[in-house]
Amino acid sequence: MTKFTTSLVLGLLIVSSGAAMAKQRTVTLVVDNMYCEACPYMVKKTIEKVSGVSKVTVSFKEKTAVVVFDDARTQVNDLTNAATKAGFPSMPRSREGK
Ligand SMILES: [Cu+2]
Repeated sequence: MTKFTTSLVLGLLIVSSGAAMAKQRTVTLVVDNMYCEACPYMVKKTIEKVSGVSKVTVSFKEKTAVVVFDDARTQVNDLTNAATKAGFPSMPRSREGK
C-alpha cells in the first residue's frame, strides 16, 4: 500500500467514525441573573464542572459565557441546564429573538 493510499484510508476512517471522535465546539450562551462581579466566577465554575467542557470565558459586561466543549461528551442543553440550576438561566445566543 502506498503512503498516499494509507493516509486516504486513515482519513476516511476518521471521517466515518466522527461521532466517536472528540470534536471541539464553541457556543456562546446568554446568561441571566449576573448582577455582581462574583457572578461570572460562579457561572464559570458551574459550567466548568460539566463533563467535556474544556474552556469557559464569562463576560459580566456582555452577560455571556463562551464555552468550548466536546460535543461527543456533552450538549448545549447540559451547559444551559447546569447554569440554570445554579441560578443563572441561560440560552444559546443563536436562538435569541426566536
Ligand atoms: Cu453576584
